[in-house]
Amino acid sequence: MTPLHKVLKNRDTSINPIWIMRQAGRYLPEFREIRKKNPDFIKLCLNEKLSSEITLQPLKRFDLDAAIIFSDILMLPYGLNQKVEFKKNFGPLLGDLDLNEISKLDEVDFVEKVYPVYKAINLVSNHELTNSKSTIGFVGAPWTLLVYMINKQSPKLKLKEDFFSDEFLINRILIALERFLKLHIKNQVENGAEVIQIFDSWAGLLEEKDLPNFVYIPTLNLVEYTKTLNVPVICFPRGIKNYKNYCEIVKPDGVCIDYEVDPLNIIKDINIPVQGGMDPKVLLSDKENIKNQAKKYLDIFKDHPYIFNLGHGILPETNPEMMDYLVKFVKDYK
Ligand code: 1CP
Repeated sequence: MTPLHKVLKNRDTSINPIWIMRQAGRYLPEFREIRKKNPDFIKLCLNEKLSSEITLQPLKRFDLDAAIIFSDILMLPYGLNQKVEFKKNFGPLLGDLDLNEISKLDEVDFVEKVYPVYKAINLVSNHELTNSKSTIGFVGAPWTLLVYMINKQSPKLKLKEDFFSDEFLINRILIALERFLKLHIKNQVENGAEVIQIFDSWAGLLEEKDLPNFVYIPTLNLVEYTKTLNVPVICFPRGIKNYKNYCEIVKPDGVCIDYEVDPLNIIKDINIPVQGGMDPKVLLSDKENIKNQAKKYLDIFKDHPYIFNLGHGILPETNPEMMDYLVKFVKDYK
């Protein structure tokens, strides 16, 4: 059994596995090297040789317990024939949505478009560097994908005034998302993903009253589906205020917490395995502070099944040496 499975399935409290969100990314010079030669981000995600190589880069440097496949949550709208591009210093930019296109789309068309993602998972999970480690597949939660598909760019701080105006459009997209997200999860699992993480990066934009319709119910459907595949699922509802309600309703195998929640409240309220929490900015400081902050989380979750991670992705300006220090500290913590 891999360390992540021990925590997620057996609720083992004697180990603290570690992986880091965006561990394969811009803070690594070897990633920037490949990225420079591949300006089209989507094409890079669809090059299974390069995307599997990028996925394995952090595992060559650090003693991490999992590989997360180098891809993006926006591969889903791309697979649904919505245009997706990443503009330098701007972020994702999506094209117009064509509901007719989406309604006509069948599963074969979708799989054909994103097939290299599954091939990359296959390459990574069969690689010797992931022996006794988990290969993590992921998807965006329906709500977060809906945000990008309608907003067509990062919402940053808030949604457009008229975001909810077309109820018919929203419902049709949510129905399509459920269907194709299940397919995307299934294909990742069949190709070697041993854990699935569901990223709901914009859950915090919703008011409490809208959570059931847009977050709880659509995510619960995916969690239940993933469980039928016998693969543990971790949810990351970034920015929500009430993690307790979320866990009781959505019932993931593990919950990833963001850096704005107080871990002392989490340990009181939540009995499922927990992941993450430490502010990524801590890695921009010094070793003493990194040690103290990491120790804070490890101490709080000492008798709780816990996977070490950050409370959001590692920042591009992080020095890889600090990442190395963090991983070693967590591994040596007793
Ligand atoms: O070089 C570059 O400019 C690319 C930067 C980059 C990277 C490294 C993007 C663009 N995506 C990724 C990879 C990625 N995205 C991974 C790979 C695996 C790993 O973690 O190592 C994962 C899991 C994601 C997931 C993702 N993409 C999320 C959820 C997590 C989160 O960060 O909240 C989101 C919201 C996206 C959209 C996206 N893709 C890329 C960017 C810059 C963004 C965020 C845009 C925004 O601010 O709205």
